Amino acid sequence: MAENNPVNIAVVGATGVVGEKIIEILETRNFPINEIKLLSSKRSAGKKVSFNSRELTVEEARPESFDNIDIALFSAGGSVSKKLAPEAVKRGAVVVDNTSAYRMDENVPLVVPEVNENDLQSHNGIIANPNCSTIQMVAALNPLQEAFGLSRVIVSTYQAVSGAGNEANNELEEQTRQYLNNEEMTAELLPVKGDEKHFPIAFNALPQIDVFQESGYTFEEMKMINESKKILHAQNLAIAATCVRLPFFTSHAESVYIDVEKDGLKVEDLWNVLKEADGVTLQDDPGTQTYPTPLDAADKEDVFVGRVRKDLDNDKGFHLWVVSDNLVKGAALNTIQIAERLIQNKWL
Ligand code: NAP
Ligand code: 3JN
Repeated sequence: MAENNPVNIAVVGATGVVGEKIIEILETRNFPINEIKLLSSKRSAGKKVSFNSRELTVEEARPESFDNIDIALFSAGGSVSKKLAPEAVKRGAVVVDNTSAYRMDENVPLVVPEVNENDLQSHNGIIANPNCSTIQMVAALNPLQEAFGLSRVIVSTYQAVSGAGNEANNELEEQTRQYLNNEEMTAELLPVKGDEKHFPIAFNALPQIDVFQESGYTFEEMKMINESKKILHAQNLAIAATCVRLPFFTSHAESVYIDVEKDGLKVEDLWNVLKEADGVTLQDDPGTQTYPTPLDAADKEDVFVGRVRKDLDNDKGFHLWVVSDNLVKGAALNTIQIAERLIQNKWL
């Protein structure tokens, strides 16, 4: 990142899957940090974490934790954000919130920098980071919308277990071990911790991510629908989603069907746009079996797109396969890129 005055930063949820990735990326990107504070619940307070060869002690997050903080990156769940983000703002910090707590609030910009960086200018202290499945989809769709217009999107996701946090990763590991040892699998967490029933995720596919809404869609599906419309500034875009959890640790994959507005397009027209798109890498050559996979995308920054095909029955229909690391671009990296753009543009 270009030279900028270093800032005081707080990471809330620093001991979680997302928080740990935020710390790792802050280190590798040379983010301009003066002081950094790592915050968690009382449970992890006192834990030691290394940062740029220094040993830091995790502290319990409290309202006073945000005194003298310039930017606070929240990933500790919606209820923590609801309680503590206003406290951080009251003390002069700008909050980038990784939860769904404020995403649909009309006074809160919901931002993927490659798509709608300018929305950051209207912030009132809180900026929301979108859901991981939304981020990678809109990164791929925005250039296509700008070039050709979009009228409909139908997406089915294949989501990694790490999206559900540390405990879910442990559950997949344990169930895999149990299954391979011919033991009964114990399922206590997925699909949703607080729900009545739990199903094994190992060697399985669960068509439920987050709780069901009255409409029959899950909350994860509604997040994708509502957040995408807000980020793309496309309230009239028709979007449907089916979100599915699969037994791998990292990267979400999505099969995306789109109807474009322009007539007579060829696959090459979409390739040409995607090749130039910021933050997108095209990996598409059936002749050499070139396409993105979750394992290949893990730990990488970009959103990878492949399998671009024209629908066989609809001249305006196309199919895409979109893959990205759910903890990198889907969460930690996008959060940090938002903070970087705030600093670079002097929009803090
Ligand atoms: P996780 O691995 O379970 O970690 C949760 C973190 O929150 C831990 O650091 C935990 O601290 C902390 N925490 C819990 N209760 C707290 C409290 N009362 N006060 C302060 N800190 C508290 O979960 P995760 O996967 O990292 O996800 C964390 C949150 O990030 C999710 O709830 C979600 O809102 C958001 N998220 C967003 C995306 C996205 O799509 N952009 C993806 C995944 C997650 P302890 O160690 O003390 O328990
Ligand atoms: O399940 C996934 O793959 C992504 C999960 C994201 C998540 C998990 C718990 C709570 C979110 C989110 O970011 O939408 C939330 C939430 O804040 O609602």
